[in-house]
Amino acid sequence: MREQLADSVKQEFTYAWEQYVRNAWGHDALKPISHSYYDWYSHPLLMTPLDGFDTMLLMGLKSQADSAKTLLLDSLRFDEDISVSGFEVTIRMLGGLLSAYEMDGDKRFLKLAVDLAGRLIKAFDTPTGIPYRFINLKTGKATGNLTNPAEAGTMLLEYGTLTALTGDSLYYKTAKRAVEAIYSRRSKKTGLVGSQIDVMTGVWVDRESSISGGTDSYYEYLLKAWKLFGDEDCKGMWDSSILAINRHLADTSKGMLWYGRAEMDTGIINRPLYGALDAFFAGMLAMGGDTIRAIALQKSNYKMWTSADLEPETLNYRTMRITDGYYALRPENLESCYYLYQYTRDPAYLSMGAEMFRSLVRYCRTEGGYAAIKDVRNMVPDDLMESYFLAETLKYAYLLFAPEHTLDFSEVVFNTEAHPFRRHPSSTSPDGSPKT
Ligand code: DMJ
Repeated sequence: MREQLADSVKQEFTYAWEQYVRNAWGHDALKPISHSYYDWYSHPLLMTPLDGFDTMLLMGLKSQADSAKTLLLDSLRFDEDISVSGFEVTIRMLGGLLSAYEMDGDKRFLKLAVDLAGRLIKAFDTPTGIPYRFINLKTGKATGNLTNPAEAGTMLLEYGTLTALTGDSLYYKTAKRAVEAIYSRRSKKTGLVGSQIDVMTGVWVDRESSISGGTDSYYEYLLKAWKLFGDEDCKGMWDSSILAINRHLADTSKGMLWYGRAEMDTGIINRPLYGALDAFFAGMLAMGGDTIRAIALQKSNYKMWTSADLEPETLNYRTMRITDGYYALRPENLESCYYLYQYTRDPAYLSMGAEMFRSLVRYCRTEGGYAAIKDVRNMVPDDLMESYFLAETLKYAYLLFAPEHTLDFSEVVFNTEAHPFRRHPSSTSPDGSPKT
């Protein structure tokens, strides 16, 4: 049963990749309905082949991996006059290059990673140390003064891995300074962070607090930087953050656990909204050792998924009314299923994952590849297959069912785009601070 499921996930990955090869080769993402492609910027950055490469290696798809590798090494160049999102390019591309290097061993991946990071790091040159949102890869001109905790604080794992691989501590120190700058501006009353901040002044511009998109991976990386590097400072920041989150954002409705959106200084939940992005948090609770809340939240995740047979972007968890019915092929619910299974070994998570995978195939598979859904209330497909569908959604589904030896869970930490980074044994974390 597990073996068959793993095989089906692999077949669906192969199918989605074939459609990319046919209609979007050399571009960032596949448009499955119009059988064409989408590029984020005026010059393609090969997001889909790079994001999907380590999944191919894990699935043992050798010929697909070989052709993706050739394309990447022949064509990927960063000296381009394009202003890119530091966050997206870090998690998808820098993360993809680093895991490609760690898994495949070809030094050209590391060389590309060093080149890319040398361009991205210029965004951190602000009075607060919190990076601008956008950076021109050629000119180094940074723009976008207003950012959020996730976009500013999700570089620790990539920059720290680069520090471990190159010995240059500047990467990790720079990323960590940004995280500490956000953390130090948390509310003195609640310990929560807001959702939008000015990189020049360090003043919060939007004071709503949540674990959702825009903040999610800031918290994720505090915990994971401790897991990956043993960084005790990050553990301290995670410990105090999770207390504040559970005190103010955790909410129950009809006996189920959810996390809502509150004003950062009062901790009062004004918007009882939860959605596809928030679903990652069950996995983080499990990783942080809070199995009881993790199990409860994954139950809510599953309810969210099954209430319309596919999860919505957001719902009001008090009324259970969908407030945004879009489904962007997101991975977080399957991701948490995978973590819960790793930490509990409860076969219920295999069944949950199997049901989620089946509804993905049922509603999102089209003759041009996998498509997002405009509204889970009518299942009309939308013309986009995001690169994270191959990097994350199908990877977590596959790893949930695949034999244990496919990837030793205890030896890696996944970045927020599901690129696995190997734990690097050393007595200090990448910035020289003590570790456990
Ligand atoms: C991915 O790019 C990452 O998981 C990110 O942390 C959140 N958004 C998408 C997937 O939903």
